[in-house]
Amino acid sequence: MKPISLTRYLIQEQHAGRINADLRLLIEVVARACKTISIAVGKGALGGVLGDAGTPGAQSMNIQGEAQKKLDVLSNDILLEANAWGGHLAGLASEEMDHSQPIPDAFQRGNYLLLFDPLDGSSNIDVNISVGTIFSVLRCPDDVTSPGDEHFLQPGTAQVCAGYTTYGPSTMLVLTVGHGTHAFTLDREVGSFVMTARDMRIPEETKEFAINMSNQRHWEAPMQAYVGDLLAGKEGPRGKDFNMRWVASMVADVHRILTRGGVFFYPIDAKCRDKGGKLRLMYEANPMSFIVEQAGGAASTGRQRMLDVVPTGLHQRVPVMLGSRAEVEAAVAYHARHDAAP
Ligand code: FDP
Repeated sequence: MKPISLTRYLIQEQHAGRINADLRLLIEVVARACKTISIAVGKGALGGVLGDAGTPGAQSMNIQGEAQKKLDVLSNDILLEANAWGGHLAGLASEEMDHSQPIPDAFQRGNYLLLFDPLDGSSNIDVNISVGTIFSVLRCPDDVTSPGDEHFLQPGTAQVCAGYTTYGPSTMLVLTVGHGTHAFTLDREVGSFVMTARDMRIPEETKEFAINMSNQRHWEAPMQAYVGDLLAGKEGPRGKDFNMRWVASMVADVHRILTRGGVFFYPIDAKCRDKGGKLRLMYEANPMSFIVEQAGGAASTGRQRMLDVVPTGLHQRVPVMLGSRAEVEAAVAYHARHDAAP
């Protein structure tokens, strides 16, 4: 059968009553913005877009206190501009902005809230390694016309759509509207996303894990014990050898897991304990957890299902464990045993 385009897939979902016209339009607009980002990322040094934002000696910083890259700022601007005037959104929030923004009065307002990490994996931008965009869509509460930060603080279970784009050897969009996880590859000549994987399934078991091992000495005891047992391989209690991969772009690591299985960890450690973790709940953990669960995987903080976390802040950080179900459950069990010990 001829592969279908993203547009056709979305129309089919609308006709099946799984999304409405506004959500379809919203996803189309985000996908179009991601194509523009893909072009900028693809040009690399030729586009003059590599390197840090700001001026030498006056480095531009985001709300998280992290140095911004030119492409972080550009991608954020592309997504903001594309989504402001479509009429399907009530407000937007970005990892790169201090606060959410209601849609300006000059434009029509819709019923959805969009959150995004415009360019995830910033440290890989300048070295030509895959980076990506992550997004999440929530409903704006019924009685709210001009949403503030507090209206975005909904648990991951409230998401109506989540997706990411990975800008790698090919540009891919992976999407869920709560009925499976599907992948689309950008046909650069035609300029449209074409479905290349329907109903992605993450294998339940795996022998591959992703973690930044350089933080090992800072982890909590249950994480030390769990990874210690993975490293012990065939001779250890797990009775099998594990392989390790760490791209350090969450989108690329999650994409590998969706494609061939594996587990991804960014646990809490002594360095990020005060902040609650390294990765952001609203822009990274929740959308990726929705996508992973819809592909049969699991996602947890180590102590709670990720999608059940009730957010307390727009830029809240959390420990993240997601991927092949059996392996996430194994890691969670180490935490449960540790916490239950007298
Ligand atoms: P980055 O800081 O480069 O934007 O979102 C944060 C993130 O990348 C993830 O994409 C990635 O998985 C992780 O941080 C990398 O962390 P380390 O620098 O500790 O490897």
